[in-house]
Amino acid sequence: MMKLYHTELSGNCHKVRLMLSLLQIEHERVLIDLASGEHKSANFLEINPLGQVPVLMDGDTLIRDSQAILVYLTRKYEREDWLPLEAESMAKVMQWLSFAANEINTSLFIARLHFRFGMDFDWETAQQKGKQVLQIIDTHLQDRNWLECNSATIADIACYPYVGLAPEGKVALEPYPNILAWIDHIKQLPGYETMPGL
Ligand SMILES: N[C@@H](CCC(=O)N[C@@H](CS)C(=O)NCC(=O)O)C(=O)O
Repeated sequence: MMKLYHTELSGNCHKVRLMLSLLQIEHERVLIDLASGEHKSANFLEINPLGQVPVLMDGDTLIRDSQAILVYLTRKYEREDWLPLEAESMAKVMQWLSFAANEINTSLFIARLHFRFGMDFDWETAQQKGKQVLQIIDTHLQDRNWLECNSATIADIACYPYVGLAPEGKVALEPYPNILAWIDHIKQLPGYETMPGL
């Protein structure tokens, strides 16, 4: 059975928990205690030398990085509805995975680390960039329900947690009505699973 190494309050881990739940994939969850530094222990560094969660273990296969895990799950279970294989559609979904790992991670993610976990970051810059990120998503969603392909894909799952958790970084979502509607659509997906703050 697949094993997910994760921690409860991580949006990156939540992307994977949500995908596993939406695809109804049976799996085991192993909690890693970041507060006590378990992710930097010798045992865990053998699983992920970066000392980060999430990590998915599938037999001898170890995959780190939430975006990579979303790709792995959808290809392994041949869910082309969640990750289309046609060139343009796939590239457009990948654009959002990259956006989640870069633009969202260096803005909304950082603001939340500061306000939710008390970490010392330049929160003003992070919030300012976060608002630009939200505006880009909101504008993109003005004439569609989903980020790409007229249906839910891993693009939505990759971007969703840290956008939904933006208020924990003291970035309000009210100015972005299309994002609020998109969040509602995601919450109505069969098999949807939540986490604290969403
Ligand atoms: N690119 C990775 C980032 C993973 C990541 O930043 N994980 C955080 C929890 S959300 C973590 O393990 N932080 C501990 C650390 O970096 O020391 C992904 O998308 O999964």
